[in-house]
Amino acid sequence: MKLAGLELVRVAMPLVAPFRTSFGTETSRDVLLVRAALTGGAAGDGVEGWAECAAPDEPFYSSEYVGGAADVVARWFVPMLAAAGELSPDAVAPALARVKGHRMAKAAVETAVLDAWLRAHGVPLARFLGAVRERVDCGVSVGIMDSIPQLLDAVAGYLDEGYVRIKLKIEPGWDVEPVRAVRERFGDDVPLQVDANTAYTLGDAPRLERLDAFGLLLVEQPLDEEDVAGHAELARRLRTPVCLDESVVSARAAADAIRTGACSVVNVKPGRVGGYLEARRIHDVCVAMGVPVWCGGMLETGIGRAANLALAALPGFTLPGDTSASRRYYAEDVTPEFVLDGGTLPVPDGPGIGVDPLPDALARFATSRTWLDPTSP
Ligand code: NPQ
Ligand code: MG
Repeated sequence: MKLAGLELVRVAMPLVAPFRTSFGTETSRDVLLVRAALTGGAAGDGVEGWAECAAPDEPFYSSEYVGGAADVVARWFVPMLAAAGELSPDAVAPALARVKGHRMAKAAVETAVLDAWLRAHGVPLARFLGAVRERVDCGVSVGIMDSIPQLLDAVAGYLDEGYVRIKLKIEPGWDVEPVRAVRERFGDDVPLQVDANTAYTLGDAPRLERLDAFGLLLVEQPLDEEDVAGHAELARRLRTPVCLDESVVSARAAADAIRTGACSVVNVKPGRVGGYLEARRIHDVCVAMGVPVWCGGMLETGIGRAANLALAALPGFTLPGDTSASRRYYAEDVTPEFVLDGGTLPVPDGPGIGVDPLPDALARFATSRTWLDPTSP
């Protein structure tokens, strides 16, 4: 099969409530969706696939942002894929390898091609990846709040909805107190973890050591993304397991971080690592090295959420992910809504990612649609 073209669809998605992390507050999400059209396969012409780019509006989580992702896809990836000729899902990453970084943009293009290819072959993404579950346990990520009572109300609501694990966003000044308050109100049995999004330094180790009293599942990315050695030092000082998110940009980075003791748990986000094929390699590395792995989240719409649920159904994903229901973030989704049931979401079982954007919702949320034709640069 060959690339007939890519469409970039930008959708403006208001969040149900502001989401505050150590790097900023989001009130809406400008999401890039990618539609890949392939021709020349056994299934005939007109096979298409969808993917969601994880890149946020602003380059504050990592260097990538939605405008940069759209630009690198249009300016570089489309001509490179056209030049590559015959396309299969595993040919996409090698075709784009000359471009450094831009993993979220690469992941979106690879996933759109993968979805089209799987649809042409009638294979669900979950089966292709090696999933072993039909439903996955879901956790929820709870933003930094203005007050402890406000946080406790939010956590109470999520526990009522059935989420099986709570993750609190932390930063210096919002760490020990909120964790203590959640433990006091909801007890020691609630699976609880924290995520600092790189907000601390090794000098904060005494403060982070105080979290050891609360029986947390893990502390996620306390230090700078490039400070893998610092995480190894910190991990030696903490009883709470250290989990890496931002630092793990590839299977090699995951293996190095585990081998050097920088983490004992891994958060996998397909966008951050360049796609679902690399995400599966990270899963395999973690299983081989005996390290638990879980699926992170980037405030996905139903398109990204569907594919993440397929990944989270692999056997090594032994901790609940940030694979929350549509309603955690959006009053209305661009796909049929994902609804939490018994703390779980269903793994889509249709071909490819198993969901399509609803044309009507797409029409209302879209702010731009750009067709990229590989034959006319
Ligand atoms: C994390 N996600 O695990 C990320 C961080 C994050 C669910 O906690 C816009 C787009 C805003 C992506 C804020 C969760 C974001 C974002 C935070 C991702 O570190
Ligand atoms: Mg994180």
